[in-house]
Amino acid sequence: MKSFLQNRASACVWIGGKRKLNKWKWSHSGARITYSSWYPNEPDGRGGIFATENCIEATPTGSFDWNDLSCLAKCHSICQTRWNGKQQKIYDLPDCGAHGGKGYGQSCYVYRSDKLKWNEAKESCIQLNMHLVEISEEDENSFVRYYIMSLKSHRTLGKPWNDAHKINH
Ligand SMILES: [Ca+2]
Repeated sequence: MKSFLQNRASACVWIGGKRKLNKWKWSHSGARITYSSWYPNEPDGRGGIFATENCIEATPTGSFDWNDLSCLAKCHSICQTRWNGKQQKIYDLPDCGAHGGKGYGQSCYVYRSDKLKWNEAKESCIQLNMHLVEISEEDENSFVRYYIMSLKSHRTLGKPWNDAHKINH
């Protein structure tokens, strides 16, 4: 279990969800989080060396389950913006926009390999005229997971990637 958590910490990816006044909200739209994909027993609001956990990270194991983590932890991130491509398939990964982004639905997503605090990651997306990703349904969650798993830069972090073959193309 310890090694799992260590792996998880090394590969964490910030998404745009944050707890405010004990409610989970998307930071860009301000909307309450309706769809969610929490890891079992999460959000637990505590853990690690930090006292509180108010930001959501997702780690591409299993079903890209979410965990609340201290906003001061340093993670990779996914930025998102609107896109006109209307890609419907999760596994095609068409290029979209600049910054090496990949398209799905009506959004373009860009993986940021820098490990930043949640607020820094949020600002980093804004500098690209994007925002931290806001995941609204299971298919979108699956797309983001698949996109991250497709990146060699993320795979080399020492995480076990042996579940990759289970994805049906
Ligand atoms: Ca947690």
